[in-house]
Amino acid sequence: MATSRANMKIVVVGGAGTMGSSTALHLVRSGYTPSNITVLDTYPIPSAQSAGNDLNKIMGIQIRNKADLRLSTEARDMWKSDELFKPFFHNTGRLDCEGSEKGIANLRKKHQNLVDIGIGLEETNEWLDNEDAILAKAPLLSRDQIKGWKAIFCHDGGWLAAGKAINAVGEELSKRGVKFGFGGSGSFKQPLFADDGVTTIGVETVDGTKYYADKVVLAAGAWSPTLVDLEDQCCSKAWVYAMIQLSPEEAAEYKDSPVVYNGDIGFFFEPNEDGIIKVCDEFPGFTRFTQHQPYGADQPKHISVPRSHAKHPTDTYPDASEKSIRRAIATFLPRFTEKELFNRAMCWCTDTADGALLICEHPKWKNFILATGDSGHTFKLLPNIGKYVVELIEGTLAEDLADTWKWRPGGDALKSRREAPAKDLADMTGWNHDM
Ligand code: FSA
Repeated sequence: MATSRANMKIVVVGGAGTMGSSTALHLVRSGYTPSNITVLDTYPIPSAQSAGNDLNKIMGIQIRNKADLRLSTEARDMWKSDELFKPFFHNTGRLDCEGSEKGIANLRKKHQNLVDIGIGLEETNEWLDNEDAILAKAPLLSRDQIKGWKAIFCHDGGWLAAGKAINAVGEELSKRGVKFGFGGSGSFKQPLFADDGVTTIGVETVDGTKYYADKVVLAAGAWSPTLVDLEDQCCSKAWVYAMIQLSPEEAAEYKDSPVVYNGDIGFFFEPNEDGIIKVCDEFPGFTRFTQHQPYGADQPKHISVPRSHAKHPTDTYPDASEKSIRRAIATFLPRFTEKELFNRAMCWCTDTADGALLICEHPKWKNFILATGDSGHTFKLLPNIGKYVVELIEGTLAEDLADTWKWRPGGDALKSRREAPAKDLADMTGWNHDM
């Protein structure tokens, strides 16, 4: 007899990050017995090395493929109505703007696609054809800096108080009685197999603890390809940010500003309750290639291994990032160019070749489920992504989703959908502040 929801034991590796915590939450919401669910992570929830443990992340509707569209619209509804997630959605709107010829052409295409989908997205995604229209939505942008820009204003967009939202999921999980293992007893070492050598029966962590389970979910974000050989389907890359402090008067002025995103320059967010604005540049990410042997590879291979900011708190970002973040501030927030930057940091995501998630059973290891390949746009799916991992576990995942997220080696995850290949941190100066 198949194991029932009430009896099935599940271990979620990387359970203190975005996809892992969402999976644990949806297991609980689907009627799995909380004490049969074990969340493992190197750091307590919200994991200090999860990309999702951040001041804020962008909310928007994603239309790159049908799966993105379906999941991001469903996520929007949950951010708006689910009691657990509602407090963390700041529905300020999102302004996607471009100034270059190519950028504008792509933006037009994107808007046309939104209209063509035929589900009324044109009502919530306004085309802004000139500076006046853009300034009407974001009056604090400087007219001088946005000459010739066009934009889409997405009324469904805004920002998510990301770390706080994962923390709320964590509180819910512990209230419901989910088990946790952190530190050495939360850090993945290897899967455990039955005598047949292919059926997963649990995991061993680096301190030697063995957790036995019917299913193991690996949702370790940018660390996934370093833990298990994913045959180069995921390439982990760092993106950067820095923060500026506004005075209470300045923060009051910028309150309710939409998220402003420009594909050539970067993006910034409304100040948080402490008057802090996070600013990011936009670029193809930084890799950190080294020889490393993930479980399942028969020898060390050349892969990009994240360097945890939690383990290396004095790391900042490359000198080149300081220039591009300053350029973003000069473009979006020119009155603040003299402000001091702080909390300079890198956060790690993992790109797939086509930018779609990797959510599937491992092709050789039965009951070993992968939930990774965020490709830098998965935080917005915190409320619902775990539901689909549960469907995969139960064998009810829709065919089109399973096909989009399947095991698919052979693409170029290093390039992914980026304009240019990622530079390697070994070639960048200024970020490493090891004593
Ligand atoms: O889903 C979104 O629109 C947010 S993308 C945010 C970002 O920083 C990217 O700009 C970057 O290129 C990388 O993918 C990490 O996420």
